[in-house]
Amino acid sequence: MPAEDSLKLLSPQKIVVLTGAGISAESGVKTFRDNDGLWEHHRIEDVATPEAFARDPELVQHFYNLRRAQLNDVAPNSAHHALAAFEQHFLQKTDNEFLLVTQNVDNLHDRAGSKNLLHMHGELALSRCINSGQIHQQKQPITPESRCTCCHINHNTLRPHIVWFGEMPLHMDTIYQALEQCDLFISIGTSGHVYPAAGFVEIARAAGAYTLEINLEPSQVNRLFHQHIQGPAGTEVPKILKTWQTI
Ligand code: BV8
Repeated sequence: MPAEDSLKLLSPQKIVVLTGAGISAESGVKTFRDNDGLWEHHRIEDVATPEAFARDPELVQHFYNLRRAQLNDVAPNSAHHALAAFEQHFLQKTDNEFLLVTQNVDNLHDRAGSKNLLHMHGELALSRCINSGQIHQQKQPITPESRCTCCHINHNTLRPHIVWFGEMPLHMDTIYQALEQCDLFISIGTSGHVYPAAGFVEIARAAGAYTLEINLEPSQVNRLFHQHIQGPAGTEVPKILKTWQTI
């Protein structure tokens, strides 16, 4: 039975969507683990841990400054837009609930208009004051001379508002609560390497949700999904979301 047909039998009311770097690939944003990916030139330990930042803040700031600057050259693709449009349509029914959780630190879901959106790994467009913990909009590169607008006391006070390996992801209580109550969980464009995100499918499945993976290739946790659609997010996401767009 084709994917759309079996999904037509569902009438979801509480949907959680998880996205990873794959949904931004067609916008020109490098993924992490594909062959020309971001980690190709860097070891995680050297650019995406608190220890790396303490050891070589310039290298880490440079890694994120480059990626922040790239935001100006990329735009949401059809998958981002389809999710934002679907959310708006789906929430017209008052008892429906929709949460989009992204591992991505780019701002493409935000720019496509997604509203119920949580960045569990932080955002390139934000920085955080190491002294006060306050979060700031950050469009310019962070340099040792960058000053926060909260303390003004010295330099080297700003870090990227990014969750590094070994740090607690953001909004976890809200995410776990939504996973434990959802009836449909859709994972899009993630390799299933990184936890706790890669474990979300198990929580949703245990809660009785139908679980669907949309990815270019089977992820590390593919066997935990009821259904897998293999293909580019830009094509497959708009197609599958039409399944439940009755009007
Ligand atoms: C934490 C910010 C304590 C940085 C990132 C078990 C339980 C808990 C923790 C762990 C555990 N085991 C190991 C850990 C520790 C660690 C971890 O997971 N390590 C891995 C390497 C094994 N986890 C942590 O440290 C996390 N913190 O655990 O705190 C805790 C414990 C319990 C409960 C709560 C907290 C913090 C992890 C966050 C790290 N920060 N990002 C930055 O961006 O620079 S993670 C980083 O990887 C990115 O955010 C990225 O999104 C994420 C996952 O990668 P993907 O998005 O999946 O990208 P990837 O390239 O791998 O895959 C892309 C996929 O897309 C591919 O499959 C490809 O085929 C597909 N694709 C490509 N093109 C397309 C496509 N699909 C569709 N269409 C296309 N066109």
